[in-house]
Amino acid sequence: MKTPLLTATALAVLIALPIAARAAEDDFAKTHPFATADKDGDKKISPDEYVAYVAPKTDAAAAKEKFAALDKDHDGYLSREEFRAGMGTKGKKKKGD
Ligand SMILES: [Ca+2]
Ligand SMILES: [Ca+2]
Repeated sequence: MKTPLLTATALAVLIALPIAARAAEDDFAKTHPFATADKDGDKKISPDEYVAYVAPKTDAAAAKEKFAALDKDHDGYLSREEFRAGMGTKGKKKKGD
């Protein structure tokens, strides 16, 4: 028994793969946590943006504390690197203070 549908699907996958890969890259730029958090698109995360970004999980006071800890160069904003460092520590246990 022939399975033309399967063949067509396989062909479609082969054709779609490079397109999907490219779409995923675009998607990454758009849905990257940094881009998501950076509401005004100035390539840095302000305290307000950070608080808003973590709001569903973290209350404002805790978010501001975290922001201060992440802002290594103390310029009042999180750079992409600073922000990414924060992503890595998400969900870590709190220190006992
Ligand atoms: Ca911003
Ligand atoms: Ca900074």
